[in-house]
Amino acid sequence: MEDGLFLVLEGVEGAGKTTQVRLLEEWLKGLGLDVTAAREPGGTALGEAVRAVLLDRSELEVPPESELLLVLAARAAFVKDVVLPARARGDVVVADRFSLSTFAYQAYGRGIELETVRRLDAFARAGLEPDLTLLLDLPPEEGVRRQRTAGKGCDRIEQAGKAFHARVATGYRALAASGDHRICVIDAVGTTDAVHGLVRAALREAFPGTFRILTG
Ligand code: T5A
Repeated sequence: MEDGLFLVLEGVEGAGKTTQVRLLEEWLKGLGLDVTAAREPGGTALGEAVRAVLLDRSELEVPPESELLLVLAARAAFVKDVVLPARARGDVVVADRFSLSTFAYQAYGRGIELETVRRLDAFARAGLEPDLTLLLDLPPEEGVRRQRTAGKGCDRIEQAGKAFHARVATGYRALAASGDHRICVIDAVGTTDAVHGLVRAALREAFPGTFRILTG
């Protein structure tokens, strides 16, 4: 692939993003494509440092505005140092979260005006847009149940409470319903294999030229 592709997996806590990024990466590599997979915040040394502050330090009081700017500081490095070089090499970049998380968590969840978040985000990502965002749609309480079953501890944002996470879920649905054709909603309630099948089908439909040739 000459121009690369930038794909993003999104959704509430425990929706299955990390699992689906892994399955997608395996599938794409099996098709002979070069893949760069990374998470946000993260993917760079700066991003992982920001992640440690934002998530692991549950005792920290972080004002919403600071949280937003920290997430976007990590995004600027992620775009510059990971996504743009990988796309220039022709890789498929698969990101575990990107701008939609910031709209859902910092605007809908924390209450910062959406237009302000959009404007600052556009600056941080230097105008780069994902080619497709796959939104894994799962009720937030089911995501929490999956995380509990997995024995995963609660980070600072996960501790923000039921009402916060309900606003985040509402935000994701509102953003998906806003008519942006680059967001594709995937029903994430089924088994991991079933959800992966839906992800593949969405990619075949969105990029018929690429995936019809590769998968027959
Ligand atoms: N954040 C991030 C912001 O506030 N603003 C931003 O701009 C950005 C980029 C990141 C945090 O940062 C915040 C949002 C987040 O709070 P994270 O760890 O990347 O944190 O995100 P989480 O959603 O917390 O990640 P998780 O790993 O907990 O959830 P995933 O990745 O959605 O789910 P996954 O794949 O790890 O699966 C969870 C469990 O469910 C099982 C898995 O095996 C695992 O045990 N599972 C399934 N079980 C049944 N059926 C399925 N279909 C399943 N799929 C997975």
